[in-house]
Amino acid sequence: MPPAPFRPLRFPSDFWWGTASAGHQVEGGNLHSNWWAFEQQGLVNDGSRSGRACDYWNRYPEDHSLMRALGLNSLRLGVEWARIEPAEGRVDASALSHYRSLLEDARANGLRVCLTLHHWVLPLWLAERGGWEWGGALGAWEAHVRRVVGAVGDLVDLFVTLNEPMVPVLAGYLAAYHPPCRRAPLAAARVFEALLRAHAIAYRVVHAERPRGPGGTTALVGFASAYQHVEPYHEGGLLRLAEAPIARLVARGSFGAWDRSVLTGRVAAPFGLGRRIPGLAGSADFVGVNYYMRWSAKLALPRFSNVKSAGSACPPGTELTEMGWQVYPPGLFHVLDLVRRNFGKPIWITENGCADSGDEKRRRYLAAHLAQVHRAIAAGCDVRGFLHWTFTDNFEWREGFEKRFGIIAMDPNDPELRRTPKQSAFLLRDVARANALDADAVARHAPGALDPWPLAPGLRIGA
Ligand code: IFM
Repeated sequence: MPPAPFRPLRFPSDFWWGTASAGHQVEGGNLHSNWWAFEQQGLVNDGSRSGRACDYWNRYPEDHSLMRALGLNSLRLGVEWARIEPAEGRVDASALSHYRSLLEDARANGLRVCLTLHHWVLPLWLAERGGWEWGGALGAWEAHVRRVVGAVGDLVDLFVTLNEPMVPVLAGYLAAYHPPCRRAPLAAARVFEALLRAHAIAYRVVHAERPRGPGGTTALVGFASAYQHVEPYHEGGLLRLAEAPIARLVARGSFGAWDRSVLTGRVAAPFGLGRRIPGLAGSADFVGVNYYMRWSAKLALPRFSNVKSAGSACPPGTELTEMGWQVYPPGLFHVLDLVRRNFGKPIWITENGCADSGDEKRRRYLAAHLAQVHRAIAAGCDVRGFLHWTFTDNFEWREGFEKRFGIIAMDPNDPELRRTPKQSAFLLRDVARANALDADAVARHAPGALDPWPLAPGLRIGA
């Protein structure tokens, strides 16, 4: 018997529907950065380089009008420090004014703006001085943030200070997977603390400058973390009991220590011993949730395949994305609930998406995760928006262009870099236009996607 239809899953009015990206992954030509230098050494797994990426730097008008045509009302993007300050103390005013034009164009297309101030990439000059370990890094960062806020702050609704700060710590200084490719626990702890300080500085600077967003609103400031739903591999028994502490440790190392530090204002274990950081406690007007996967903790030797699934075992029957990440939509519900309990602040889903060279898995993934966002809202989470990772297929860091997260197909080898909407773009369009996920959209774009997972209570008709 086919599953019963369900009533539309409606989202709050004024909900943000959009996509997310990062400068280095889409702009192209981020020449003066540490990632650019890393890529020139041939270290990207598929041998590619970011190169001209999606040429978003020049093609933003086309992308923004396509977003508008798809009914999207918001956009998350980042600025690149290496473009703005390509050499120490030398500010490229034309880069700042280019960002201004780009953001004005986004607004002219009816897109609200979430701006990421730092998404892993450093100016090469700063990386060569020791990156976040260098004593001058925080002063340079403060000046950079002030510049960006001064140049474009009035066009921004939400500032993300740092994207996934644990990735540079874990991938850069423990797993040696991202630059500077070190295995140095003490350096990891120093960088963790420096990033907390950087976040607190950016929070203070943005509020001190008090940029008025369009309509006179004050911008909100927060961070975006990569949250996994971490749980023991086994469903019960002694093994589950034995795995529970591993799961707690993984959750603590991958996002919990960061959250705890921001909540308490002190550098949390295992990265610190409680040193107080001025201005850190409570420095989040909202929390950005980047959610992709479940992580299963098992008593086994860790494997490092790629940073986010390092050591994760996969329970039989679990679907994986092309990144090797477990597909587990209810994990998003649990993560949202955890963030609500810990922070009690508005939440934006600043990333969620799926590497899929076809598009069928992405559509099922998208529909099933949206249903969990709806479920979390029904359970009391103040979720204000959903920003899908990502718009165009783009440069996926060490995985190069091979991994495709976009709702818009783009082949980096196409001289024209043509943008072609995938069916997942039409699913997101239909949801954004209706401000709801309804049975029709699911049947058309992602049949059966919701069936395996719980919905908000009382929603499945006939259940
Ligand atoms: O592409 C990345 C993004 O830069 C940060 N969050 C995860 C995405 C997919 O790996």
